[in-house]
Amino acid sequence: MPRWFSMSCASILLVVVALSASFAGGEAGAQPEPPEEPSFQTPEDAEFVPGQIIVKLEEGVPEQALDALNRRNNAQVEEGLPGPLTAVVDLPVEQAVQRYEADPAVEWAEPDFILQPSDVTPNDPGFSDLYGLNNTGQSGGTEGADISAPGAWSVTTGSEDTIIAVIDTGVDIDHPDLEGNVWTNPDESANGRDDSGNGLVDDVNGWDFHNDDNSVYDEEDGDEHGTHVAGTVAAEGDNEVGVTGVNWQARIMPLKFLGPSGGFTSNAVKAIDYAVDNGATISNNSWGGGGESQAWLMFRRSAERRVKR
Ligand SMILES: [Ca+2]
Ligand SMILES: [Ca+2]
Ligand SMILES: [Ca+2]
Ligand SMILES: [Ca+2]
Repeated sequence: MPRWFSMSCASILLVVVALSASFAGGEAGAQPEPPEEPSFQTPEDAEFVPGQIIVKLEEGVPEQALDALNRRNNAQVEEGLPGPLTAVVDLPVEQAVQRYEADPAVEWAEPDFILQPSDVTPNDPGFSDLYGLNNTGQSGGTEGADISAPGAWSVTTGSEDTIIAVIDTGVDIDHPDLEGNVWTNPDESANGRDDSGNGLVDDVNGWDFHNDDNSVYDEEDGDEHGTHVAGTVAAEGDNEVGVTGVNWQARIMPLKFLGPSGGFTSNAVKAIDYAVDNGATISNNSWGGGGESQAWLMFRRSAERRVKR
C-alpha cells in the first residue's frame, strides 16, 4: 500500500515549485547528490508545467524546513495548495524533482502535470440520441449495450440533495437544460465580498481555478467539455427541453480547472478539496494525461475518507 494512504490530513504539506528568472548556477555544486532515478514514472508524452513542481514534506516537518533549499535554488513560495504551499526554482523540472527529493525534509516531489479533457462523443439534442443511456441501436450499435437508465429511473431519478462536482472546463450555468440543477453556495452571495470566509470572493456557483475567478463559464475559453459533462451528469429530465442527464435532479457544482490548453494537477487538487469542503459527495473527473500523480491520489483518497465521514 502506498505510504500516503495511511497519513492523516493534518500532516499533508505540499509545495508547488515554479521557475524563476535567475538561477545562481555557481551554487549548484553545493547541492546534495540527486538520486539516480526520479521517483515518478512518466509517459514519454506527459506534459507538465515548466518550472513548477509539487512537493510534500515529511510528516511533522515545518514549512520553514524548506527555506534553505528554496534559497539555494532561487526558489520562492508561490501559492497555497490545500494544506500546502508553493515555491519557485530555476531548474528543469526533472532536476528540480530530484534535488528536492534528495532533501531529508521532503517525502516526495513530482511535476505539476498538465491534464486534458477526455474524448467525448458529442450528443445531438434529444434523449433518443443518447445511446449510452438507452441503446436501441439508433447509432448502429448493439441494442441494450447501455447503462439501462430507464430501469434505474424507475427506482430514482436523482435528488436535489446530491451535490456533484464537475471538475473540468467551465459549465454553462445558464444553459436552459442545466440552470435548474446548478448548485448555489448557501454561504455566499454576489456582493463583492468573501461571505463564506474561504478566501474566494463570490464563489456563488463554484470556482474557476484556471483563471482564479468566480465566473465558472467563459465562452472565450471554449468551456464546452464541462458543459457537456454536466449535461450527462444532470441535465434536467422530463422538462421537455433538450436531453436528460443520468440524474434528472441533482446539484451540479462547476469547478473549472481546465483551460484551452489543459489544466494543472495543482489546480485539480484545489478543486477536489473545494468540492468536499462544500458538500459534494460525488465528483466527475473526465480528463487525463500527465503521469501518475501522488498529489492527486493523496487528495482523492483524502476526499473519499472525508465524504464517508
Ligand atoms: Ca467565498
Ligand atoms: Ca460574496
Ligand atoms: Ca472564469
Ligand atoms: Ca431536459
